Amino acid sequence: MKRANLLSKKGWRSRLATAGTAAALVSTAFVTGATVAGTAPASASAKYNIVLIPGLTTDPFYITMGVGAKAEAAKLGVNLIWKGATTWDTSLEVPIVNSTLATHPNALLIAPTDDVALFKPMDAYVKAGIPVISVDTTLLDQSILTAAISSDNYQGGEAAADAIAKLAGDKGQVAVINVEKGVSTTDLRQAGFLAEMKHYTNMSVVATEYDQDSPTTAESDARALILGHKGLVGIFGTNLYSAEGAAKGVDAASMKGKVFVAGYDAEPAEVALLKQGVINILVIQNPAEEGSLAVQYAYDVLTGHKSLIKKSVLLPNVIATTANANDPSVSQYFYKTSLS
Ligand code: T6T
Repeated sequence: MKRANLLSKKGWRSRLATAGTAAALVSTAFVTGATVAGTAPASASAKYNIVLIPGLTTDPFYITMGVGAKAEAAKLGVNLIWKGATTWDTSLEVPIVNSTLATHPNALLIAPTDDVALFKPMDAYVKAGIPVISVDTTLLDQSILTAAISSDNYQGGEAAADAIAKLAGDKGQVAVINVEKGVSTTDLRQAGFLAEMKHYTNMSVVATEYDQDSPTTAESDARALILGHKGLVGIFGTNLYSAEGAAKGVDAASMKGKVFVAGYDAEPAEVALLKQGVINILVIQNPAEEGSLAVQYAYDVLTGHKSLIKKSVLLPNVIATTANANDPSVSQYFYKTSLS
């Protein structure tokens, strides 16, 4: 069955409200209809309220997701409410999820910062009859989800391993700098990397570190790894901040071209490091498509077209290198840094 085209272009109003501790919570409503968050559609003309809670609101990956979701919301004439913490922190995300339930949105799109701790807060929506779709990260137990949309994280980890092995001539020591355990995406990237590294028998993994999503911690981890392992030839930074920090550590130790860096994502600082050859490969995701598809799926379930939804979607990765970084077919996927 083809999706009904319900295009209805209305003026955009955006309202910014910051609540609680100024640094903790951001909430923006992109309104295309008569009603805003807190009420179910009063009539056929009223619009659905769809909430998108990213892992954090300041991360270019999620900002790019927000741009895609916003465009799809405008196309479908639904209200999108962008709401979340400014740092990657489960103890901040849980109360935001809980308090947002009281506004009775029509659907929840969310990137859970922990694959277990967010189960109960998300399940409360399902118990209230509100469909929940995970975007990017997901839950260990996905049984309550209408859909889970992400990128092929395991394959991304494999690609990083192959790239480092090729650059290092299939010999030497490598290390992983990850975010924290329990983050479904980066755990899969690490798993793909470690499994693929097993194919390179002249190479060994000497360490896996966790930086709590801090580039400064990742940088000091990288410097310590270089000092501690004379045979180190490669570091895999499993996300934006881990890769940026790892690269800065390699650069500070003047090991560019000796310790190869494979990273994830494509925000401006990383892209600059890639063009300088400090980062050698970036596995780039398509967060705009993840956001747009999630809004589309929410609309499908709310308008009774559940059969159009795939329960699990893994979007392909794009591989950027120092050599192809200026190629428009690659640079079109570089991340945005603003929602507007
Ligand atoms: O790599 C992305 C995202 O896919 C991951 O789940 C968390 O980190 C990022 O947001 C980048 O910072």
